[in-house]
Amino acid sequence: MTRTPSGGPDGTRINLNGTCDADNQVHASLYYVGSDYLVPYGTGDYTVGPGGTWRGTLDVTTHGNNGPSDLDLSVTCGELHTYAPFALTDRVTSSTPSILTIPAGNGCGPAFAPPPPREISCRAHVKGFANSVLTQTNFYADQEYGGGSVAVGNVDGSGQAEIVVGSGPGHDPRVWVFSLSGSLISSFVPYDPSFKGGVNVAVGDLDGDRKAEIITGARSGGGPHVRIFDGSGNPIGSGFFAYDPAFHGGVNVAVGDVNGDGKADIITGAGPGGGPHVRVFNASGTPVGGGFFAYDPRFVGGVSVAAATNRIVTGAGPGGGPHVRLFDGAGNPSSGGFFAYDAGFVGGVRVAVGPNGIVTGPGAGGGPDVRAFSFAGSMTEEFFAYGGNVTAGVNVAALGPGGGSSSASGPGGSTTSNPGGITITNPNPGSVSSTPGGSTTSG
Ligand SMILES: [Ca+2]
Ligand SMILES: [Ca+2]
Ligand SMILES: [Ca+2]
Repeated sequence: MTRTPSGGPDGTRINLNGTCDADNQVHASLYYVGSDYLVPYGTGDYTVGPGGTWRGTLDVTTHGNNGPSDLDLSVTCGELHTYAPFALTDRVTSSTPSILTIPAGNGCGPAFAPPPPREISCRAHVKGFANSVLTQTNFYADQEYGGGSVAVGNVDGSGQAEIVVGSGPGHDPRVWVFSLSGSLISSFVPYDPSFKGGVNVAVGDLDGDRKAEIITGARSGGGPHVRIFDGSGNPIGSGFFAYDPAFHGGVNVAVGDVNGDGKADIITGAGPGGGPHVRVFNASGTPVGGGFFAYDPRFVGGVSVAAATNRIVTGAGPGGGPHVRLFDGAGNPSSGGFFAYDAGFVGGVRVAVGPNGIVTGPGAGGGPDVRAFSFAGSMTEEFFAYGGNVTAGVNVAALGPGGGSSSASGPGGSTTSNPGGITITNPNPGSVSSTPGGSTTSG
């Protein structure tokens, strides 16, 4: 088969010529295969003529999706043939992202055409968006399925911020550090390699040396063990348990100077199975106050957390409405909060805080609908980060202007994630011994 041209922008017409057994019909398609979705960029059916010749055209239609640089061309003539990729030339080539996303877990349905349909798993596809448009930040943290968690901050203190990704459920526990363009800088194993529940990550400068540390929390199935690492993955101390070590719902983490003393704090939220218990720790792991319940203490969906100076933002975990709330560092609510999605959606909501407000990702069961809000709760941005078959939920992070510094008191260095979609069925799952009166009802 021949085809011309071999590349071009949206709208390009590709001319195809080939031969095929006259008993067959020819089907040609141009598509993009991400690990998490498959999008047709042009399809056509062609009748085989005398001598087995056929010809046809395909018009490139990008649907405004400027992500991929190469599109796969396949032609079915009795059997499937694939050809050299078509080079798409009008993709976005620069710009610093302000919102980062990653599928939260493995929740991708079957892909659609071209035949044969295949199951496509949700791998750890990291995307960066600026003003709702996909930027050059568009890479896979790992080629295994499972999604993950994402945070951003300047872990080496120089140049741009780095992207930190925690592995998703099913993967051995791992943290990867990437440049904004997706180049792998380093990786390390924060927990026992046999633990496969996933790793939550947050990034922020705990000691004021202008290099952000990486804070990890075990996801569901692990104890609420919070650990601290430098940007190269060297552990700083042995970490601490944010809740009762026997609680295996995991722990969500965020970093920010929530009490305004100039030093960053670690904020934790209990994972699913626990009550919506938020706690604050200093860099040494010493509790700052007793913490507070962001929602009804009887709610056992867990709580997603994010932080900025003098501010803690929470998102209700699965089982409740997608209720976002705002608190000061002592746990006093600053407003009633708002619902980031339809109040009837029970998949939960994950939150991040950027310089201009709150970023939300839906929990499992929702489409990959990412939104940004002012702190007052007015929606300022909305986009679908992935194809509609990504239903595992989306974890989000936010990056400050310029993509550079992340300081102890500055925004943009904190994030969170929520191990949505996983329900712990422990008879008394929410027992939180570290806080008087903190036990929750059984699930
Ligand atoms: Ca850097
Ligand atoms: Ca530091
Ligand atoms: Ca502080």
